[in-house]
Amino acid sequence: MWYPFLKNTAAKKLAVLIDPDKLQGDALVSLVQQANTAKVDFLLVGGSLLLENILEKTIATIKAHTALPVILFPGNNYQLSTQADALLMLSLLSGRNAEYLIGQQVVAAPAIRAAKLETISTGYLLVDGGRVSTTSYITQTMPIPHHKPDVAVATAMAGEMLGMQIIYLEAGSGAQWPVPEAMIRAVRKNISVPLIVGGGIRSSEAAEAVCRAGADIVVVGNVLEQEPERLLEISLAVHANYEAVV
Ligand code: 1GP
Repeated sequence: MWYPFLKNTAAKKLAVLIDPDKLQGDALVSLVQQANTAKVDFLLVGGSLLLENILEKTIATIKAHTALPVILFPGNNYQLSTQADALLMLSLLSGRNAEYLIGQQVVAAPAIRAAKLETISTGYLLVDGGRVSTTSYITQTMPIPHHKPDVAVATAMAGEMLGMQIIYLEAGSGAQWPVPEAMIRAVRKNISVPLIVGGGIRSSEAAEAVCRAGADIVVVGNVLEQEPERLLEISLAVHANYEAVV
């Protein structure tokens, strides 16, 4: 059961997102080894769009080099693997496209059950990160405007009331700017489930800022594809024991 591990918010957690299209071979192995050294808490695997059918191979490679939990972060109902430890059962609450609110989930549910994958019900909120994200394009949904924390709060509240176990504030991979601190702070104040924040976090300063604003779990991906050596400083920033300014 991985959910209790995520639910324990006494200490901040860092997740590294691995997009199988972008990280393969030696670069993948090297990042996984750095994740071990940097004491990352878990790995997320997935992407809005996978051009190559290498999810299984990617997870097998990861598993061969780490004991860290591997949690699927699927962009669609094809991204399933029995090798994973759990799956974020995402529902794109910020959008009004029924396909990504419930459609893909219905199609995937029997396969998820057959795979005996633990599901972690996740209210997924896409926030404007300064450029059109792949998620926004693929799902044909509009992100929550950057300067509208109240919309994010109401959406996150609705997700919690619907029984979602986690809320994920997402600026989109490679976002120009991360989810604003004011929005994170406002959402944190109004929900009691764990809060994941990701998208556009490229430095230890940015990671610290989202933690101080109230994120329980920080996700980094893109920056590590170009500068994997940043992982250690980002991990130190997330795991530093400081008071959140709420
Ligand atoms: C994207 O939140 C993740 O789904 C991570 O974003 O790749 O920009 O770090 P980055």
